[in-house]
Amino acid sequence: MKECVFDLDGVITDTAKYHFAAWKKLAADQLTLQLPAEFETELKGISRIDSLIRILNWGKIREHYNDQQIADLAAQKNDYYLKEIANLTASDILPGITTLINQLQEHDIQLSLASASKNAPFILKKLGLDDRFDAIADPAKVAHSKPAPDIFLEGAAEINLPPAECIGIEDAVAGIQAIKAAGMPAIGVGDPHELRQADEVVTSTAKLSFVLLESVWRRVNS
Ligand code: G16
Ligand code: MG
Repeated sequence: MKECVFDLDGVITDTAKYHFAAWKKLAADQLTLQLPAEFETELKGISRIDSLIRILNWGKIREHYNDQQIADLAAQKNDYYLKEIANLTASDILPGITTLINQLQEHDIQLSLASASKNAPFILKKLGLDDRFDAIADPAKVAHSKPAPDIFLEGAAEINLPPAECIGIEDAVAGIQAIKAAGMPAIGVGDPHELRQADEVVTSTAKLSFVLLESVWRRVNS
């Protein structure tokens, strides 16, 4: 194992609640839709535009919006989201993540980020983690979003390492599928049944460690 590829939302920090608050406001104010709570989980790891299209389809109003209107709505959601995350600090890093990063770097493991979020560099900076990562895969550069493997393959390619030398960490089903499709062992953070396609699932980021990642990587590659 030479590289660990991290998802952002749900693994490094919990931005899902802020995404959901922004989508809820957009839906209520501009679409006169009341989004049910299930959307918080359903939109995890899903790109901004794909999330909006899911919401419009759910509200059965997709055909009322052209591409330009969809782009404008997505930009409006991002304005709401940026307000929500304005006060993010290092105290918003999920438990165990800073320790894990320290352990991985002590073992010369490269770190990369494979987030669907175009705000990822800004968020890492707010968390004080931007200088800890060797690469941030740019979601604007990849053709297909999760569950396609593209963003995880990009995370490996940016460090010039083959996927077989990497391990991925994700909290979303689509993300686990993306890691596996990239040919990497997958660690899930969350519900073991929901994330059963992962090679190992921990119920909290506090349970992640270099020793666990290394043993899963060896087991999958043996
Ligand atoms: C995150 C969130 C998604 C969000 C996506 C795009 O994914 O889980 O809900 O829609 O990023 O974010 P943005 O609108 O900031 O570009 P990930 O891959 O970090 O879990
Ligand atoms: Mg996530």
